[in-house]
Formats: sequence, C-alpha cells, structure tokens
Amino acid sequence: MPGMKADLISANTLRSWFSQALSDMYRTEVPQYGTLLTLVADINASELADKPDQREALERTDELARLDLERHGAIRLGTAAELAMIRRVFAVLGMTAVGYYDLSVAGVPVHSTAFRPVDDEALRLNPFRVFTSLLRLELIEDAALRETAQAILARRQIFTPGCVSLVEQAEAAGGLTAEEGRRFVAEALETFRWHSDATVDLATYQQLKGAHPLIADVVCFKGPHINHLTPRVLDIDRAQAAMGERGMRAKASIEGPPRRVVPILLRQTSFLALEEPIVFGAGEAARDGTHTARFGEIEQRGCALTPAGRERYDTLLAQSRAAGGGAALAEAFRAFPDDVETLYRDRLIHVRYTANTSRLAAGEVPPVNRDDVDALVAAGWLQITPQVYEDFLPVSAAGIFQSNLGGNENDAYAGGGNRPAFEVALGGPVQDEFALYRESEAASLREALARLAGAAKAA
Ligand code: OOG
Ligand code: NI
Repeated sequence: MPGMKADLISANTLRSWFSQALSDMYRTEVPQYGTLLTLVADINASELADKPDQREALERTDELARLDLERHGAIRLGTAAELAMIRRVFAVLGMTAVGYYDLSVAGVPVHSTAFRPVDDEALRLNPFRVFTSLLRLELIEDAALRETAQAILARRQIFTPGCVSLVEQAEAAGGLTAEEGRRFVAEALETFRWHSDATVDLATYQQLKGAHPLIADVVCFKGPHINHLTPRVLDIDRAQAAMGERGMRAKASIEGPPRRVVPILLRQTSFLALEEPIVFGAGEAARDGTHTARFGEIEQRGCALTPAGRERYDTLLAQSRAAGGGAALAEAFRAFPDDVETLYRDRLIHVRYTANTSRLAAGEVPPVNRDDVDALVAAGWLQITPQVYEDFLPVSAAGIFQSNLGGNENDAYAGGGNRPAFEVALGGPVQDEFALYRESEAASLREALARLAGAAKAA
C-alpha cells in the first residue's frame, strides 16, 4: 500500500535500545557510575549464589533476565514547551506520564511525573522510566531574576532537528523502522548529554544558584543532562555499606520504608553528586568554575500498596520522621504487617491472581460457587502474587534532590502543588498510578476466574 511502512519495530525494542545507549553514555561521562554498576553486579551475583530460593523466585517471575537493566533515570526541564515535546519523544519509546509529584512541599521548586511503560508485558520486557521534573519559575520570588531565567530558557532548543522530525515520522506512521529507530535513539540521546560549557556567565550562574541550586542546574545549560541512572540491587543495605569501600561517598541514609521480610514500595540510596568543571561565559569573559548535579543511585522495589496501604505508609513515615528517623523508622513500621497473607487480607497490597494450574492439570474440579474470591484464595484455587511498585515516592524524591543539591531542607514553598498547570504544560492528563494497579489486579482476576470457569464447565 502506498505510504504504508513495512516492518515497524516495537516501542519496547526502541526503549531497550535507548536505555542501553543512555547507560553507555552515562558510564563514559561519569566513571564513578561504572564503579557503582560493578558493585551492584557483584552484590547481585553473590545474593543469587547464596540464596537459591531468591534465584528461583526471580526466574519464575521472569525477573532474572532483566535484573541487570537500569530501572530509571531523571531529568529536569525548564519550560512547558520542553515538557510537551519530551512527552512525544517518550511516547515513541512506549512511555506515558504516570503520577503527579509536588516537590514544593519539600522546598524544591519543581513538580514532576514519571514517564514509564504501563502494560504488564511492556514492564516485563523493559521497565525503564524517567522521573521528569519541570521547573516552577513562578516560585522564584525575585521578579527580575525570574525574568532573566525565563529569557535564558526561551533561547535554548534542547531537541535536535533530527529528533523532532523522527518524532513526527513516528507519529504519522505509527512507529519507526529499525533504521529510523537507530537514528532516533542517537538523536534523542543528544538531549540527555552533559555540556561542560554553561550558556551563562559566572555571575548569572551564581545569582540563580543563590535562589536555589536547582534553578541554576535547569537554566544555565544547553540541555537537561541526565542527572542519574539507577540500577536494581537485590540487597540495598549491603550496597549502602559497601559504597565507601569502593571510593564512593554514600548519601547518609536509605530513603523509603525500612528493611522488611516482604519489601514494600521503593527503597533508594545514591552516591553523592560530583563537583564537575564548567566553563562559564565565552571568549575574554570565560571563567572556570564548577557545577554539582550528577550522581548514581540504586533502588530496590517491593509490593505496590493500595490507597489504604499507602495511607498507612505515609502516616508511619511521618511518625518516624517526627521521632528523628533512624531507628524510629523500623520501630514505627512494626505496625505494618510483614507477611503476604495479612497484607492481602487487610487489602494493603495490590496482587495479581492466577488460577492454580497444577490442580487443574491434576484433574481437580473447581467449586461450582466461585463468587467469593477470598474463599477461592483460601482454598488454594486462586493464587496471589504481589504486584511490584513501578512508581516513585515524593518524600524519597525530595530526599534525593536535597542530598544532591544541598537545598534548603523543609523550607516549603507556599501554595503547594499545581497539577492543572503541569497537565496544561504536558498537553494532557497524567495517569493515576493507583488506577493502573487496580486495573491490572482486576484483569488478572477476570482471566483467572475464566480459567476456573472453563475447567468447571469441561468437567
Ligand atoms: C530526581 C529525584 C527523584 C527518585 O528516584 O526519586 C528521583 C532528580 O534529582 O532530578 O529520581
Ligand atoms: Ni532516582
């Protein structure tokens, strides 16, 4: 057919290519990130060797093959137009905006979303996501400085012409061929590259940094350099302890819930951002200086919580922080059940249901009355597996921002979040993370019940 492109490759493949290219670039740019990857690989290998049960569980859930893939990265954008365009770039990679994160409450002048794959199959193939923040210039109090920042940002173009035209091509054709995809990955990568020459002179940089270090990071450069990448580690406490031995300065504490038998949500830590040489200004006026933005992070993910579970998490976290953190965290979370049966019974976690296929294969006949899901679970006809949390935590994100920028902690900006403004800038609504887990759970239940119904009817 005229105009019809044959052999479009899947967004999942493009996302894998892109995350690999980004990882290679970042490792070259930030050697200490390579050291972190080696540490993570060593710990994961030793965990798998020492704990055959864990290895078996990872194999069963298809996790082993994707263990070494990076789980996320982060960028910070300056304008609504940049956010709208990055949305189209990520769409080509099969990534959609999920969640709204208001960081102003923690004294960070941005709001954010996570671009990520949403369907189960895409997440299984490659869960790579990008925590994407948009600077909130309206939170800068000094009107003159605000205008300076706005003018500087208005002059930059963070996407190459090749990237823009391939996005248009993908939108028109419903995807890219392999050859176009290779070019697209190379072009899109340029947006994430580091620039050791600032677009402003040293005095302007210092002025913006004085308002907030994050403002200088967003405004003074040609593009939104990727500021960290995050592999998955099987034992984050061990990694935290081992960072120093390998010459990395670890962040003071791990963000998120304490260590548990059944991990929940997300635990994260990082090596602290490096001070890197930058040239400010051009020609005669050029001055050497430094900028601190880039770090390496590790994460360990656990069960997705229901809204009720999340409420309990937020309450316990706030309690332990009020009590000074540290040991108070483990103490506070003793009130949070730590076995899958109770977590499920109390509806604190989201699960996936599967029909018990070994019983079906053995010729057992499911009960006639299958309306009571809990009874089917109790009787072993339905099996449950906790869903993995695929999103982020605003309190943790604020902790990561602060430890890497030296921002003024807990100095909240007045006025709170502005989700409507964020969605206008984005050019559409962000998806509700809780709805995604709920729908995934419901779909798995429908499928599992259909399996049981089929077996009951055949008997
Ligand atoms: C993003 C910090 C948030 C996380 O893992 O919570 C984040 C940033 O520093 O730009 O990546
Ligand atoms: Ni992160």
